[in-house]
Amino acid sequence: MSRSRPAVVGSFLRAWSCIAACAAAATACAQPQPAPAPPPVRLASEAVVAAFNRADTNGDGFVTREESAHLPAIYAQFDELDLDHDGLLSFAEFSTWLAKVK
Ligand SMILES: [Ca+2]
Ligand SMILES: [Ca+2]
Repeated sequence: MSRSRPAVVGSFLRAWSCIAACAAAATACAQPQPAPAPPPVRLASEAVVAAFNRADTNGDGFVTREESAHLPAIYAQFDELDLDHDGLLSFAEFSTWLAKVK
């Protein structure tokens, strides 16, 4: 029986190393995946609304070219920002622009 003991020990060690390897593999699988890249930082919607309301000085819901005169960045690009070319910047057009420049 002197030979059976090492065989049992060897078998135990093989089993243990298998368990350890399985545990390591399970741990590796349990590792959290790298977080996906965060979405681009965007202005909070309240900030966009506040900026739009500041630009829309008469509060009619649109920014005219004249209203944008005190906002050089908007005034200079008014025709580009006015996507539907109606001469008015809607909130959607304004927020689209802000999302691009942010
Ligand atoms: Ca207005
Ligand atoms: Ca427009």
